[in-house]
Amino acid sequence: MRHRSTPHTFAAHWLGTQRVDFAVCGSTNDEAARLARAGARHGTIVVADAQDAGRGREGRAWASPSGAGLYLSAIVRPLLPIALVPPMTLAIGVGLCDAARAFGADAHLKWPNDVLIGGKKLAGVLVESHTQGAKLDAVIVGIGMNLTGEPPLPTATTLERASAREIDRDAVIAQLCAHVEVWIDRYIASGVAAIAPAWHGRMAENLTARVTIDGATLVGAVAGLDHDGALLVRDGAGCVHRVRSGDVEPVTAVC
Ligand code: BT5
Repeated sequence: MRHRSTPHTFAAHWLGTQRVDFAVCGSTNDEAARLARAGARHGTIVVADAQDAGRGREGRAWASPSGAGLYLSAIVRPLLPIALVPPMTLAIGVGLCDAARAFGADAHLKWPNDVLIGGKKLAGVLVESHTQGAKLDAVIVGIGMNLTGEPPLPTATTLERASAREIDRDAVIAQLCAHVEVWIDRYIASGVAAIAPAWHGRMAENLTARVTIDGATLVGAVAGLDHDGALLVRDGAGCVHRVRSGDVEPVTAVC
């Protein structure tokens, strides 16, 4: 484990002001949770060169080859009810998309938490809540982004490919902290209504979603995001459905 202080040129105000580095760990989310329990400050980030148990949502794996990607988890301590944590993913996605765009990548968002370039996955977000009793203690914001080398999966791409320039991981971290911080602050201050238009404006086009509502499944076109962060899906008859987290199976790009 290596600790380091942040350079003065850093544009973020609180995100990344404390940083803990690992050459390799299981999951940076687990290391960040451990540090949060030990009292680490709001804005502390944990970065690993490689993860050997990197994970996505619902037990899925996150490919984390050594030196090829960004594997980062942030400790955020917002004054929010626990129920308002999941939509924070949308705010983080907007910041992540803008950070990728700062490197010239034509990045877009796929609900709820993917950054795509040309239909391929550049980055994903894994938000986990930690509580003390009934109270929210910390939110661990895990971000994985492919940076260089061969994409780890045929469905993945890298920032280097998308931006056609050499990528320095610390420069990505600086951009990412600056952009993500802005959108987390906006979300905490004003809620999802302050994020939804920005998210909608960055949404990837031509996506379909398989949705289960009250036991019935429909496949429809992604029509946008409602003011409260729910996904809007239009079925074959033109009827628009509001979809909450957990109701949507993989939202896939139409080729
Ligand atoms: C995510 O999950 O997209 C959230 C990924 C979060 C990873 C970060 S890395 C730092 C921190 N520490 C962790 O342990 N996790 C976080 P989900 O939406 O469930 O997507 C997972 C799916 O993305 C997999 O089932 C694969 O299909 C695909 N996938 C796996 N690795 C990938 C990669 N490196 N690039 C693109 N796609 C990937």
